[in-house]
Amino acid sequence: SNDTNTVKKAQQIRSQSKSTIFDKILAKQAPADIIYEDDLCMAFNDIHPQAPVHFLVIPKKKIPMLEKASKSDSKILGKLLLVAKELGRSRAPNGFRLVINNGRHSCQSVYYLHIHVIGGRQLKWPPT
Ligand code: IU
Repeated sequence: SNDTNTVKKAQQIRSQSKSTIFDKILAKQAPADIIYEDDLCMAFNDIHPQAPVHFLVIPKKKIPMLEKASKSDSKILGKLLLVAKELGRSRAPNGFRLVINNGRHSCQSVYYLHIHVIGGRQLKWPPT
């Protein structure tokens, strides 16, 4: 119905404008160990590393989660992968893993799209 659409739209706008810790890190209003930054993205070390190498790559354009990305985000999504692999290759030359958590079942905790890059030790598979 029209009402349902209006409510959905309002929720969408609210969730997209909700400030997360990563908005604050981008704005340099929260501390982070930033390891890379350019016009489109930023990378910083995870505060609770799960391996010797564990950093996050985020777009400067806010996307709350992967499922909210659209065709117009293709360029930034490609860019995130390229930055993740460049930093991953130099910091974890024996291999690394990329993870994107999307939604509750994946344990996404920060609703600002980010790629985890994890390495520096032998990882297990499956990740469970
Ligand atoms: P998740 O995919 O949303 O679960 O990952 C969020 C990550 O952000 C998680 O690994 C946290 O340790 C990490 N993090 C951070 O690096 N800096 C912070 O200030 C906060 C969380 I809060």
